[in-house]
Amino acid sequence: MLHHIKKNKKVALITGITGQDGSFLAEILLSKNYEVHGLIRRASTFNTSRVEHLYTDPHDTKAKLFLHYGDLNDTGTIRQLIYSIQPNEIYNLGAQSHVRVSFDTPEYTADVTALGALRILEAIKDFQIHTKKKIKFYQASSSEMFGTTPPPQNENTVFHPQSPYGCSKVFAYHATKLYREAYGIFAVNGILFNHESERRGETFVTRKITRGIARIKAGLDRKIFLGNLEAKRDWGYAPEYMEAAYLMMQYSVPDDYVVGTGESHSIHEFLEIAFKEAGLGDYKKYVVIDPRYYRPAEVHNLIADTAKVKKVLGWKPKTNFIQLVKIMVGADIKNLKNVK
Ligand code: NAP
Ligand code: G4F
Repeated sequence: MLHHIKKNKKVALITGITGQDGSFLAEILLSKNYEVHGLIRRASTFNTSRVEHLYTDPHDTKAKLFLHYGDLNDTGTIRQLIYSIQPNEIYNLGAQSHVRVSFDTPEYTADVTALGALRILEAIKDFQIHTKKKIKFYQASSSEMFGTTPPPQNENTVFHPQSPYGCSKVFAYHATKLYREAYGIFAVNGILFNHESERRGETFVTRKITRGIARIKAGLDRKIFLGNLEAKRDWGYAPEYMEAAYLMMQYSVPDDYVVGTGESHSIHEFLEIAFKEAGLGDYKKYVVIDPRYYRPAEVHNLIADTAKVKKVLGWKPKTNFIQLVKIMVGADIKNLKNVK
């Protein structure tokens, strides 16, 4: 292994570092002088584009970001990484995170998204017993766990998940709480409502829309094919949500927090604002409903009650819904101009 454990700085391990949230969290931790380690999956194509700007050759003595091959379904690599890196903090952001896809691959989703968290918690438990050193654990819990329980949803709301993904996140949430209560591990659940950005995966609805708009504007596509436009989500700006995750890990006691904006908007509203921002007029001319994007069960409305995170951690969202849509539309139009 190429890295050296530097005792004078905090060390963090991020699973899911190549994802939207992982890349923002890595930026935050590096800016606070952490040594950051990320778990990445081997793929036949490069999958590190979101963290490329942060990466330097690991032989460089000034390197602060280190990437390690592994997988959340591989207990051996998880344990080996934890023992060799000895992180102060682990952020478990890795997951099969697509709700629609979790209906196609339910068992795989549960293995990665539910059991992946358990594998890390077990490794932390053993590590703490054997070394007497402490590791803090952050679990990327989700508003998808609330499912059809009516809004507003907070830390005391009953879970009623509507997908294999939601069920898997409920398991990981309870495992995190259990390891905190049974073994005294500093383990927290950030129950994050939908958060988006210019780095959002291209198949989630917001990015699918903003990317589609850019392609229509550039004359590359004429239509966007979507599913249920009636659903409402509490959408916020992703980098701010990773600040909240960081704050949870620095607080004096481990706890669970809901993070969102407290407002919900339908897919129709997102479309209206996004098409207007791009100067394309009425979205109905461009959007076609394709039932293949419907889900066997749907989550209709999510709205965060954020009283606790505001009061205890002093966190509140800065970017509102309209600003978020504008950021994403602007970024996708600019991306395409740069490519052409
Ligand atoms: P994302 O962009 O889909 O990133 C998921 C990350 O997990 C990627 O780095 C992915 O690697 C990695 N991953 C997938 N399968 C893995 C496996 N078997 N082993 C190791 N790593 C694996 O998701 P995100 O939006 O950043 O979300 C981060 C976390 O927060 C996820 O756990 C998600 O479920 C949860 N969450 C997200 C939201 C949201 O609105 N964004 C809300 C609540 C909770 P590849 O790059 O190789 O695919
Ligand atoms: O953008 P989505 O795929 O996000 P969803 O299902 O809310 O899940 C996201 O947020 C969760 C937090 O609540 C995260 F835990 C999860 O990892 C993920 O980041 O879909 C949003 C809504 C749904 O109601 C869906 O049915 O948009 C609707 N939708 C309509 N047409 C579509 C489409 N969703 C997608 N992905 N693609 C469509 O064509």
